[in-house]
Amino acid sequence: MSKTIIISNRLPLQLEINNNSINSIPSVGGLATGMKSVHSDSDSIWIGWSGLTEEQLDVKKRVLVTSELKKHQCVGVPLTSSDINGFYYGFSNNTLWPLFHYFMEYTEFDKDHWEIYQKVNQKFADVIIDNLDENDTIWIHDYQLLLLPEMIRKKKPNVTIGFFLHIPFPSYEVFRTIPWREELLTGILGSNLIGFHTYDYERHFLSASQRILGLEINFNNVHINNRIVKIDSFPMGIDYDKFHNAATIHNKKEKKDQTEIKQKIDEHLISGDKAKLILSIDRLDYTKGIANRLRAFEYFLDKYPQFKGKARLVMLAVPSRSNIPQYQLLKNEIDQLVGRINGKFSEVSWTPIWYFYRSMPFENLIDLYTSSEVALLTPIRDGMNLVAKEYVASRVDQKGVLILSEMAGASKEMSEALIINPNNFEEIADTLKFALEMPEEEQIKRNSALQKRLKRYNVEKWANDFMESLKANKTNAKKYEVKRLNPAINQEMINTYNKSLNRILFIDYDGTLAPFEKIPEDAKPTQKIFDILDTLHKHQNTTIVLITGRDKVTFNTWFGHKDYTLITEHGAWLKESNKDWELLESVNNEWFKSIAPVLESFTDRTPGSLIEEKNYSLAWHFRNVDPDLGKLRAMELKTTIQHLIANHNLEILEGDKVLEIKVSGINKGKSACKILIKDNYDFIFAIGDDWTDEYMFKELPEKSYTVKVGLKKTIAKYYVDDTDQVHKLLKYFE
Ligand code: GDG
Repeated sequence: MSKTIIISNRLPLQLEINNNSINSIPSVGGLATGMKSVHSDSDSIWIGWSGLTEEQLDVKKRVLVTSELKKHQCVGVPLTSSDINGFYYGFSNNTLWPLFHYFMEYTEFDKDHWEIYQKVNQKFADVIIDNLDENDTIWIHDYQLLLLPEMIRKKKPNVTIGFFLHIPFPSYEVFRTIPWREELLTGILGSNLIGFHTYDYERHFLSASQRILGLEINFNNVHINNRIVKIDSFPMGIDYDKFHNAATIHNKKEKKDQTEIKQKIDEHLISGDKAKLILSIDRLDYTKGIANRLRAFEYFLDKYPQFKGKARLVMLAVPSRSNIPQYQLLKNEIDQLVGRINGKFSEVSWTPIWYFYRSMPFENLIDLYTSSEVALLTPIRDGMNLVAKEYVASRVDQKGVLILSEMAGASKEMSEALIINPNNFEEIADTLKFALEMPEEEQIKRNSALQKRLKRYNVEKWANDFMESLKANKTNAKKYEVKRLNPAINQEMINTYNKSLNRILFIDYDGTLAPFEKIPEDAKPTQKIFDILDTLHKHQNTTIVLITGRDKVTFNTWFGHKDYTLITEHGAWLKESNKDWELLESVNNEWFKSIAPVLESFTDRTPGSLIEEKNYSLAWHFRNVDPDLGKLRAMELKTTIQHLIANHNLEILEGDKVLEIKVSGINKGKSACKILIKDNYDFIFAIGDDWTDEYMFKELPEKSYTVKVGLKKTIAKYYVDDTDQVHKLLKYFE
């Protein structure tokens, strides 16, 4: 029986111990709600920290905690207070949190914290392994647990792991500053699926993986250690019905049943003509732009004094991480700003800012949402921002205007909101005025579009989409597994080989026999390669064909002294055992003079690229070019020479980080067939890593053994992971 294991730093409940009894209150946060449908599945467990340190628990209390957690299908990870300091307050919230939100000035790189972060991630991994059964699916949440996927994978290579990051993933330029960037990336890449709120975070992650770890990226797939990791965006939704229904009930309440805050709000609203409430709700965090918002509101009142005495900012700042110095400083700054602004503008019957520094019950939150004409949410950076969505969902009358920072992930999906730059006070002030004066029809038009989307893509749908994608990934991985050469297929192939009377083996060179080097000339054959080939070559009735896109001169220098069959330049030249080179295709290189200058101009402005001039083709290599620039220039080059090649009967062959221009109709498939028809072979084998080898796989007879090197799309029957495995495979024939 397989189950789902959800993992987050904190478990979705709060524990209270009084004497010898224990009480638990379920958390109401976005994550807890979002995962409810996944977790309520009877076969799911949630692993995380209970909120109580080891020091707070004696043996008796620990037993109580464990059994209380078990009732909620939860398992605790035991953490000490020093773990919490180094791992949570230290590395998670003093390194990763500020850096991932682009607050470099607050980012600390502390080796001790890093060590504790690793240690605590390992503690999580150990608890997971203890609770893991074969075929379980794991879903890990957030930046506190970046190393966990790889730690689990090390112990359980075949387990299915999903990871979701709730905060932004920063640009490569920022991420690269972390001293432990490789470890962090490798850690996350232990997953099968990695989810982000937005496409921007996704592309930043892909770029970091490519640039820092040099990994191959194929669309949104990262190739690592012979696995494919899928990277995708899943914008998190909210429990729409919960907010909408609660708001509906609140709107119907009679005065006597209303909360105190609601009664106060109503007093304000009826206090005068055009009295308006502007709402802001966040955890008190420097990323949320609370100080900027206050200054912008001050600027607004200065610029548009007609709103004095009418517009009021209701600001709820929920205490958060208050033992970190930056948060204490921020709290002081905000206290002072509120005091100063209130002092500057207050009238006997009106204070511009109502400031609450505390957390409020859900009921009050709904009151604030339903009574505020405007929500002003101006984070400097925010992974998503669920408050924006909750505000819109709670507007049962579909009125109300959302002003939202473009730096919040939510702005990508909420284009009907008024989107502002949180650093532009002028824009915020003008937008506030525009919002406060927006006609009701327009408010309804915008909100109804927003509500429709929020209702459809709610948090349950988000969780299901992620899980579906994770399962699809599992199935895909299985599909690949079917093609992977395994001992049974190897044995069957060797048996056929041994029984056959006349064998031929087509072997590609770069990326197959020899690994890629920065400079093509450096990929010389090693003694090991010669030994493997010589052993095969000595077998009776066995023809070894080295088939390459390389030029004849290089190949002749490397292999001319051996009497294997050599095919170079994709089939332009052939050298059979003990014979001279012969031109297989009648080709010329007259066209070089019109194409070469174009390639040179691209090489000049693309650092790291180089031209390889072969007898009958020109290759433009971009393996050492910045990966994005390389792709871009290759596309540009293709477009530029498209019309030139048409005049010369040429074609462009796209290899691995190389574009090759050559006379059309010459390819490895055609040349392999020319060899094949010369004799009657009853064992045909072909192996290659590149797109150009696909011609060969396609043209060879059905009964052939075709093998692709690396997990790329292929029509070959089987695949192996890398050149090491190619060597091992060829040695089997010995
Ligand atoms: C992280 C990312 C991402 C707030 N005050 C009270 C209260 N809340 C609830 C809100 C909302 C939640 O807390 C806050 O969620 P946010 O998304 O706005 O922000 P973070 O806490 O920073 O969350 C963020 C999120 O993860 C999800 O992936 O969107 O970008 O930073 O649900 O309603 N709830 C109650 N009383 C309060 O006083 N009951």
